[in-house]
Amino acid sequence: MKPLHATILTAAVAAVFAGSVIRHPAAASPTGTSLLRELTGSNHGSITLSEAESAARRKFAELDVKHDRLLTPREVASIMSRDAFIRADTDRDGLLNMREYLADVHRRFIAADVDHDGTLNAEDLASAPGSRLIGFVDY
Ligand SMILES: [Ca+2]
Ligand SMILES: [Ca+2]
Repeated sequence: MKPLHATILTAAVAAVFAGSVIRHPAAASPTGTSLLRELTGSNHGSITLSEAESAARRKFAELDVKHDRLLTPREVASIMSRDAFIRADTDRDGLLNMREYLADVHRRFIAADVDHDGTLNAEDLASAPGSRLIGFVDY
């Protein structure tokens, strides 16, 4: 059975995203715009996978409050659902190591790169798959 808090989180994320689609059908979400500005110095550039991975490493360190180089479900509760955690935990030890975290980020990056040019621009980051990457690299 799915834990109640995960169901509530998923519903909340869906509600937030639905709201952003209604208000900003074509523009980058505020978070995607701030991410681009942070990583490229402008709102009009794009980020590469290696830039996303560097930002993901920083996010991992920020999330790892116990500094044991492993993320617990609790440590990542702000960015991922329990189901997403289970999918990312490929060795099924109940924790995310850096390799698993970066593999998940890589998968999210590829999914968000709708035009397959190897980079994510504001439009890619504003897409539904893009919104599923931002929390993993923003900081
Ligand atoms: Ca693991
Ligand atoms: Ca792209």
